[in-house]
Amino acid sequence: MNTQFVPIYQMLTEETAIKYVKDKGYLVQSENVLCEEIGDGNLNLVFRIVNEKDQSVIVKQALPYAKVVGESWPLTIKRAEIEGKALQYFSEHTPQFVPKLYGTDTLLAINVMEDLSDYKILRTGLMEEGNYPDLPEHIGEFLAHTLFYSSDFGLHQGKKKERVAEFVNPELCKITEDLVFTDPFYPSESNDFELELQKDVETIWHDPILKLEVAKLKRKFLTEADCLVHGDLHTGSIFVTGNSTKVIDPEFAFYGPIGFDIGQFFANILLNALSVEEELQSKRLQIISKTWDVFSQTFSSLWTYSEVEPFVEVDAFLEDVLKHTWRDSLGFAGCEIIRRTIGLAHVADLDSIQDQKTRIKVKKQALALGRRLITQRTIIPSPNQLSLY
Ligand code: SR1
Ligand code: MG
Repeated sequence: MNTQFVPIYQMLTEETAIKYVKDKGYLVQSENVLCEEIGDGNLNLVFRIVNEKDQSVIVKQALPYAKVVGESWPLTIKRAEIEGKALQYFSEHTPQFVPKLYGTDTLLAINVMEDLSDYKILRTGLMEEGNYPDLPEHIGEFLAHTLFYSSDFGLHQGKKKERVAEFVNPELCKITEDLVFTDPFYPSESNDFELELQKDVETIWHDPILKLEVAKLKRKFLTEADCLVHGDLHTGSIFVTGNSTKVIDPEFAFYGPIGFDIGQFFANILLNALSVEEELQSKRLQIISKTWDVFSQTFSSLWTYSEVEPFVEVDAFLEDVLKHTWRDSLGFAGCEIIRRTIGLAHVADLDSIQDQKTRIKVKKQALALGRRLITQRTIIPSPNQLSLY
């Protein structure tokens, strides 16, 4: 009988990750290799494998459930394929801002990538009061190029529709729909907050003005297929050194609203700003204004050369697109700030504040800021008018 080897999904261990890398030839010299599981995110296994020549790779495997909750929360492993494709797309436009992708294995839900061990997670860097002068330039450029060239302004209609289909990502979008746009605004079991915030949280749950605006933003997230967005661009999805920036982890990528990534990035910078000393706060706000300036200037120059949309020549069209992008990004930022404060997935910037009174005070400020960004997004015309309190 002809027995054929049928590979099936298996969760990697440090031993099998080494075998995988050796079998596939990702590390040339691999007699003596060391492997460590270094994943500290909510969803995946991440192995770092290094050989005797100090060459190394990262093997990232999607688990069939959300690691943060456990096997009771099943989750598609197709997200690894989405992540691989998104990294591939980003590297076509901004190779300098993403890790090199060496290979994707859809069956085992693995991406093998460049090791960025000499980089630091941006969230950690900011919490250590680090200063990253090139960050706004890098993120602004990354956003302008990846968003523009995946949109109807930079990509032919048929190709764009194909790409929309390629990046349909319902399970990961559902996480965002629930955790960012719904649960924090209702008494949901997934919420997680200190008792001292109960009154503030109930005020949110019973605020019809706020909830109407959140409903409009959620609708945008559900329906506006503007561009290929990263989908989870918080400061834990960005690696930095003094002069280099790499965007990682685009497993939530899908065709969504143009302001979504911008808003998530702003929100996580603002959450950090709330947690640091006053002298640093203005520097954090400058990250936002410079990123917006670079994004809008770069997007505008790409617009000028658009070959696919005749209406780009119409006066004030670009201005209108940028105005709505700015407003939406503030609204999305507000939702992200609120969910990172009272929802399921928190941020270390706030949770690591040791003094309980200070932590509660800062979290209340975060809720107020989130509310203001959502409800006043149309009357904050530019980054200069953006304030923390
Ligand atoms: C169950 S996943 C929780 C969060 O982690 C991811 O990074 C996303 O931000 C998601 O909302
Ligand atoms: Mg992630």
